[in-house]
Amino acid sequence: MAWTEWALAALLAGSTAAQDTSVFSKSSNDSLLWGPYRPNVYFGVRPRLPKSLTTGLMWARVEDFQSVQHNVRYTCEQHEGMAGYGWDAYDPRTGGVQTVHDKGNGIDIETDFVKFDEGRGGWGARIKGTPREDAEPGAGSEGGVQTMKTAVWFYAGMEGLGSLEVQDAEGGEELGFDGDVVITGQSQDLGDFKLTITEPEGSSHPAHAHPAYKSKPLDHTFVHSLQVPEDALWQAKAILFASMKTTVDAYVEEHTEQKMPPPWQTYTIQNRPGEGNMHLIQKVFEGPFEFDVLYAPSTVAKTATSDDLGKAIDAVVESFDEKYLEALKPQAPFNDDKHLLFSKSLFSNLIGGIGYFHGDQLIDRSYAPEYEEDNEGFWQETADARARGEQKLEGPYELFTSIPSRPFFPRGFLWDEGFHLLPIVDWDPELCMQIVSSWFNTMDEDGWIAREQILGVEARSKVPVEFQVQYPHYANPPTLFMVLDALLGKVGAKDSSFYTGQQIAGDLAGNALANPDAVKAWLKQLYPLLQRNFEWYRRTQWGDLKSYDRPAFSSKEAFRWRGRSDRHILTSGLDDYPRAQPPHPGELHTDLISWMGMMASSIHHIADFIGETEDAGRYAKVSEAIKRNVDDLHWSKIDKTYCDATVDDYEDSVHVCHKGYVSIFPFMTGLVGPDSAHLKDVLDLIADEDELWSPHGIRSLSKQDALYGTDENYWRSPVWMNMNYLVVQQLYNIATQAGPHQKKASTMYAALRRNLVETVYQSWLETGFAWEQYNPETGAGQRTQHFTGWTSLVVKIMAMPGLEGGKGAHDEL
Ligand code: 6A9
Repeated sequence: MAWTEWALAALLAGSTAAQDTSVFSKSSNDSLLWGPYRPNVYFGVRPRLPKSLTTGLMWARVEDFQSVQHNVRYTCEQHEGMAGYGWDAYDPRTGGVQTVHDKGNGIDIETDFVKFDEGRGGWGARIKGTPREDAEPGAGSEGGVQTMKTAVWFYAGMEGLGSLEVQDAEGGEELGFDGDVVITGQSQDLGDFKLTITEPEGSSHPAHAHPAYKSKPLDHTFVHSLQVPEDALWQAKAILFASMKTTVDAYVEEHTEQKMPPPWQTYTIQNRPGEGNMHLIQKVFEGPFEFDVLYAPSTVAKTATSDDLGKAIDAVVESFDEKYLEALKPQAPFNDDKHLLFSKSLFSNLIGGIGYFHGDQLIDRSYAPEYEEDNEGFWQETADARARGEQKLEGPYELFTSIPSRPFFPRGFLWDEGFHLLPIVDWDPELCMQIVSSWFNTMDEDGWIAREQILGVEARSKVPVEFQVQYPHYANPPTLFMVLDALLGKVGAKDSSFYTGQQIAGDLAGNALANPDAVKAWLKQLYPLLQRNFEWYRRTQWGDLKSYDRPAFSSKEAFRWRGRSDRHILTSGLDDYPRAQPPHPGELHTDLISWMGMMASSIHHIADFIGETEDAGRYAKVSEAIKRNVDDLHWSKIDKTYCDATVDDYEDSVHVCHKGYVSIFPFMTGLVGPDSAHLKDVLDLIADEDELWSPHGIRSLSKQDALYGTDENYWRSPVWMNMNYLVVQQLYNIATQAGPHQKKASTMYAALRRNLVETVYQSWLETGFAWEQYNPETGAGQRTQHFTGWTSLVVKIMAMPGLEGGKGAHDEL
């Protein structure tokens, strides 16, 4: 990638608003234009443009009449009998390879995707089917898996204005046609283009000996062109079934049950090629198969062929492998092939999960007085106000982001994203900057960013209605500032507390090195948005130091999450982590003040870096005040840990201590340095096997807490990788600076790092998936399957330096 070119473009862009993508060079935008940006489906390519061309893939084994309707794969689902799926190698600039191990259908589907000429030459996808050795023989595969019948559907749809048309290349016939299918199209953003679905030689098709064939043998490719409402295009599976039903009904009418043609013939869409905003293409195969989809804009001199595609796939994988060793190579004791493979898979799924989302979202801007949350009992009043339901659709918004999980949460989550970007920034800092920009562009005039981005009908279809509404007074941890801090570390502007690879491993090269001028130009544009966001948190999530009998503090830096219920603080991201009972408007939250400390320090350094000296001084003061108040307001001398605070029946300020992630938050966010008087107690708590330490990582709640493992047990014992990453990284910081606890931190670092990697690795080997959280007793992956979001941080943990110690090191403590 041409950084100099990029920097120049950024500088020339001058004072344009941050939302102006011209801050990124044309070549950079070109190389990111297309991608499998529909991570909620197994394979769906679209451009990073609103209302444009959208494509998708579906398939099913078609050997008996009963199971077909249950076996059509399209959207990623958790319980479809997959023996793992996802990207084995993926780079958003060039492409990669994905395999879907579809045990239920007895077939492995490979979907390779590459861009030609850095995106300017269009793209190609190769779809390959390989019957699995463990496939059950079906009615149509007496000859073994080599005769297994599979139907594959690929579709292309045009969402906005524009056209799509199927040429009758080989003379489309009523009973299907052979040869390539060519779709020509045009739209404002894409210009003229051609999409070819090839019919290469070498794949076999079922023989057709059945009398149901009319005058001519049935061909193997069918094209149904239709006009559907643009908001319904994503419902391709329902559209497919509707199209097949017409064929099936006709067969049923003409034949008795005994004389029906076989399922691989009955289950065909209608063959009606022509004009429409959607074209559904079906192919039926016997045994292994392969075909290509080639997209070519009319601007290319020479249209890429299947041959070019094959070569490009090899080249992409090769350069991915090379770059991986530069950017994210696992370090001792994980410097072996098996951990490299594991690391590549997790990282590819994180980065291959990046999506482009566009559409309106439900927001409640009623600003109901109850939402002020100033009365006791506020949580019941706000529940009532929410039930009155004054939400409206707003937008459209667009968002370029990675996601926590393709099958279950295929959309943007604010605080998850900051964690996702930590490995991504090591791979491609500018891609990371594009994503950060995209998030800040969803911010409203007040400085609020919606916590969960459920954009458009397709995204909303996955979310129960009561979870859809976003509230403009609700926050979520400002983790994007952690990423900005990491970027500053990359350009050497400061020692990032959020560990960035080459800070230590000075020999890293390539894209992982960010160009300081480019980063500076970009930050200058983003800066007003960052300030607005920071002030929004301070203004809306303030904690009350005045109304209750609390010592008079000189600074007002105290914070409380808005939007809590009696059981949850979803806005904190730690959902059911135990808090004060009952809820009280006088609460002060340890995790929030810690995040604010991280945010203040980050914006301080940014202001410094871009030459806003006055601001820098002001932010430094806020940052210091927060650090002081973390100790003054939240350290409990009795419990020797950091605690939330609330107000008791006598209006006295009291601590509410539940040892666990919340009580070590100041440490995790870099506010407890090597010289802190509290560091020893924090480390002791983390290292104690009867409290937070487990053989599989740091527990969310102490084993000694009365609520350990109770109720939903979501954040009340399980091991979460995002929090563990922060612990590992702060242990590393302490271990590499002079101080009284350096040795202990070093030992803990080595042991924790090993425990985490081995836990995620073992579970991945056994199940084929990364999981949302891990069981502290057994190490088993739990809750959401294929959680390739922050669990992928284990990639970064492996890439961190291996300090002395390791197995058994914890015993020395
Ligand atoms: C509920 C049900 C298909 C919960 O990873 C995303 C978030 C985290 O930000 C948060 O910290 N997860 C964690 O406690 C998952 C949240 C899913 C909410 C959607 C709707 C969907 O049904």
